[in-house]
Amino acid sequence: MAINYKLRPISIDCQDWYLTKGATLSGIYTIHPIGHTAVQVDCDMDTEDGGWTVIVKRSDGSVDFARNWEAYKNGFGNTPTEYWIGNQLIHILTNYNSALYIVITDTNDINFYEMYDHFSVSDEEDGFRIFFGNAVGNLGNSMMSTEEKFQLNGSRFTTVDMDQDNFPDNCAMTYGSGGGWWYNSCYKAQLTGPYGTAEWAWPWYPVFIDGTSIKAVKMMIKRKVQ
Ligand SMILES: [Ca+2]
Repeated sequence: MAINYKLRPISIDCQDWYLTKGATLSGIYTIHPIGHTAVQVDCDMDTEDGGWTVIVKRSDGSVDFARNWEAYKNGFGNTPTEYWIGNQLIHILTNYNSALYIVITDTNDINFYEMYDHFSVSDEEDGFRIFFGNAVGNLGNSMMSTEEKFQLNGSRFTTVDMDQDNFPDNCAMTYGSGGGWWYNSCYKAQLTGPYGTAEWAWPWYPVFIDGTSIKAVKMMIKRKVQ
């Protein structure tokens, strides 16, 4: 039986807030994902018809993204400033057919984006593997490089204490400056390097070759409705 979301006094995600509760202002909302505790998230109600649940947000370097497996699994940071929502929750939210929108703002306040018509992350037992659909945007599809070793589609998640990549060493330690990510061997796009520094290597090659030209990063998802 289909769930009648209009009868629910709570919202399962930002799309629910936008479509069934009429919330059209971007900002912080509480969501109640099914199978997860309530969580405060940033909702983008302006981009591409709104309804976007922000899963990763960086804009000032206030939060350290060099974290272990448990931190990336459960989430970290602060909703108003910078956060990683958590791989477990990303998995739950992307159980629904979802799109992904990535926007990187450079230090001149120019936005670059890439939108994927499908995005999902598998469960922890499967390694929190990432899957993408087709992409459009002006960032270029660096997540799905034609170079096999940099193709991130289907990659498991790796942190400094959990090596699930295809590189002889640990990509998070060798190239990622401690940031967790869906590494292959290793990557051309990685959004968890040290903010504002040259040590953040290849955030989105070749458009962004290091972290010094990046002001802000956002990854957000939207449940697709018929
Ligand atoms: Ca490895």
